[in-house]
Amino acid sequence: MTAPRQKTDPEARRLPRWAAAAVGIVAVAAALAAGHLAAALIDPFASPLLAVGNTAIDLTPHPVKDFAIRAFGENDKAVLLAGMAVVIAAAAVIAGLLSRRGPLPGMVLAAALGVLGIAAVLARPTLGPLAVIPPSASLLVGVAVFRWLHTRAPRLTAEPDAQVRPVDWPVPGLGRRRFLVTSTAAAAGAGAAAVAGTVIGGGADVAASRGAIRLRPGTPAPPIPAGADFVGDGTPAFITPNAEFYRVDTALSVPRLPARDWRLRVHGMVDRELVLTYDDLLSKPLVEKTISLCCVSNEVGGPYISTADFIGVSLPDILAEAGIRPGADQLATGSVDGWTCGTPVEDIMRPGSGALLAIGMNGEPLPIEHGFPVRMVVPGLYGYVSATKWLVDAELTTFADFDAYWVKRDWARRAPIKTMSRVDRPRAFEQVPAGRFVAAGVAWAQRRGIDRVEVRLDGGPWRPATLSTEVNIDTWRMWRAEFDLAAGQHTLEVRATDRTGHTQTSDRAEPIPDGASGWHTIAFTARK
Ligand SMILES: Nc1nc2c(c(=O)[nH]1)N[C@H]1C(S)=C(S)[C@@H](COP(=O)(O)O)O[C@H]1N2
Ligand SMILES: [Mo]
Repeated sequence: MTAPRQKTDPEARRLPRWAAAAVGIVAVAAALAAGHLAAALIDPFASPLLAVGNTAIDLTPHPVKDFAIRAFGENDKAVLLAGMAVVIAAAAVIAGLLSRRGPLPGMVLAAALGVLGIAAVLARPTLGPLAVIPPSASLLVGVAVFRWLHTRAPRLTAEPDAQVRPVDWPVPGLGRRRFLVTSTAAAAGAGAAAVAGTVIGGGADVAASRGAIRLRPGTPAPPIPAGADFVGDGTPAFITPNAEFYRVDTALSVPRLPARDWRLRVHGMVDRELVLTYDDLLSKPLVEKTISLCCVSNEVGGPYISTADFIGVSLPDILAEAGIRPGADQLATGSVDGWTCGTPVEDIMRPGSGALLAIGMNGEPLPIEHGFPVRMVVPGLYGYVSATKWLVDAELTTFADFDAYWVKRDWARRAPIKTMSRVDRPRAFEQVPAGRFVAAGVAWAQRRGIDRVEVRLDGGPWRPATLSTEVNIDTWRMWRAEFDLAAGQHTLEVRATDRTGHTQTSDRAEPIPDGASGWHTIAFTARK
């Protein structure tokens, strides 16, 4: 047996695995927190975490994005953030473990993560040059904290022939307990920086801005008549409460823009450019309209349709004030987070189009997730071609010259809402009592209005359903139908006919490129 050899350079001794992993995790946490805090002072959207996440959303192939929207609904962003946290934590642990002998591999990996953050920020279309500061801060802090914690981590004695065991002394650097204290303090500092960043980043400010606004439309919407829905039979309530209104957007963090900072630039093929403030909108006539909004990515029978009383200013009036030049057939709009939308000018300018720059929803200022301070609403068109939230830019242009966000991703340039109907009761594969049964659901054909809804049981003859009281042609309409059910398995189909006389096609189509079609069909069982 040879005597255990003592390494002469104690710095070269390896870190225990747990300490190496901790160095990596704390350094990366400190880096992200520093970037988040710097972003709060410069531009909240320059936070490296958000920039990487938003770039990931933009790069995600749309079948995956559609799947995420379907599978996780409104939690799709939370799932993405959690996934990113797991990947980043794994990278941090790997950086630590590769650096058990010396800090260089980890410092290189931390720097590489920083460069990724810088690239992500540079790739965001709406961020200015100052936006590279937050990810650069992340890079520097990440590398520095990694190096600093690494020198303070406890070491193992290196004994090639003997069992490796941790020692606290006489190696340089602090002992195990002091390392725990140091790294915990560094992690707490990172947490404090992250919280400070979130607070300074405007969260509190925008809530106060929204809370201070009172909206009283000069022309309120007519009250919703009794009999506008069949809630007792299983339909949704006619007006969707704001908290239940469906939400679809690409924003990883909801844009937080106080009303006083809001500006809308109307430009492009116009006679005079306009720059509107929130107060400018408040000084114009405010109208309230009951409108059903729906998403093109809805499957047949899907949930992405809701109805609200929107309060806003006439969009045609504003475009008329700017003066539309001949040949402009598309209104290209943009949000503060860089999403874009293209709307046919003719749909906006048609007399009685009902198109709004909306600032209120169900009596309140727009909820932040639904576009505060200002969004667009154009009845009759799917949301992706009409309903820009956090609206800040409006350019008159042509369809030949500009493709919007989803058009670049293979969705149709023009997308009027298809006549559609849905069964809400019974649910698929539900068991219901045999005998008298009331089925119910909704139908919609915004701009045209619903004229007729028919149902059929087990492939038999079509029968008319009873329709709810019509509110207006831009909203959904509820239906109900009574059956006498024999025990056993059944299928129920529904189809709607709009006021142009067009009956919903039975041809099944996927949502892409311009909206799903087909009859919603429910299989269910009646029990004795
Ligand atoms: N800024 C922005 N506006 C947007 C979107 C978006 O991703 N970003 N999505 C659009 C789509 S696809 C739809 S269906 C509607 C949904 O509006 P809601 O979330 O208020 O229901 O918003 C539209 N406006
Ligand atoms: Mo949508």
